[in-house]
Amino acid sequence: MSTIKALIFDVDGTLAETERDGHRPAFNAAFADNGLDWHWDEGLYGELLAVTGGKERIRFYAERYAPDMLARPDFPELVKRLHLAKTAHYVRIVEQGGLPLRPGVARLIQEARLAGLRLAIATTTSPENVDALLRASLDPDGTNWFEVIGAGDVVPAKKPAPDIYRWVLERLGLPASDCLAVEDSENGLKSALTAGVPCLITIGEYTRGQDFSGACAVLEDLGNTSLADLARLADSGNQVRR
Ligand code: XBP
Ligand code: MG
Repeated sequence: MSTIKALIFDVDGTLAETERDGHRPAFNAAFADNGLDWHWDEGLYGELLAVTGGKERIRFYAERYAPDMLARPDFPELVKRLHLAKTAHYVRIVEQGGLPLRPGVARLIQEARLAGLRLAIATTTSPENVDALLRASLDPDGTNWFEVIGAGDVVPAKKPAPDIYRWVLERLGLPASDCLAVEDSENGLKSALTAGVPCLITIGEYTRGQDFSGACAVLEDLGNTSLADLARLADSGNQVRR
């Protein structure tokens, strides 16, 4: 029988496909609000996703494509302003109900609750975004179903650094091997594995073709996966590392 005690979910790409039609248009709307002619199309956005975190992603874009802006003394202030506007746009998009959960996610979360498994979140996105998505797409009380929510700037180094998983583990008070992470990206996988947490991948629309070595399983989605399957996979992930 499995020893798994908690599931730790990533958010973007894992709970829902939030990037292309959620974060991306929110960034573009924030650029327009601030009089910038920047536009991140779907292809460019895929490249920019190499860097996690919205503020970090804006800076990465400026380094590559807008060095004049980067050199301005008020650039750090501009990044903050853009990101605040972006978050407001994202929350509005989510509240309009445009970003449904991926197959199997809501069912598995319900099964985990019934089975007494503890639930947590480890994400680079901002807490407001997590709250909006859980309330709009899972349940009006969905945020409270998660005992620990590690999000955004609570740790200075975002994924692929292991810090966010370590932060969550510390608050859960559990060893990494008692948990299973569910992620969609190579950055997320690295973050979980470096913290010692076995990790299952559900491939996302922007993450197909990434290197998922070390994952205890790589699935298209969670549509055909039971809680017992998850527990077995977590145990096999632990065996691989021992
Ligand atoms: C998610 C992200 C996030 C969002 C933007 O990565 O990279 O940065 O794109 O969120 P992961 P913010 O799924 O690996 O956690 O703008 O709120 O930072
Ligand atoms: Mg993700």
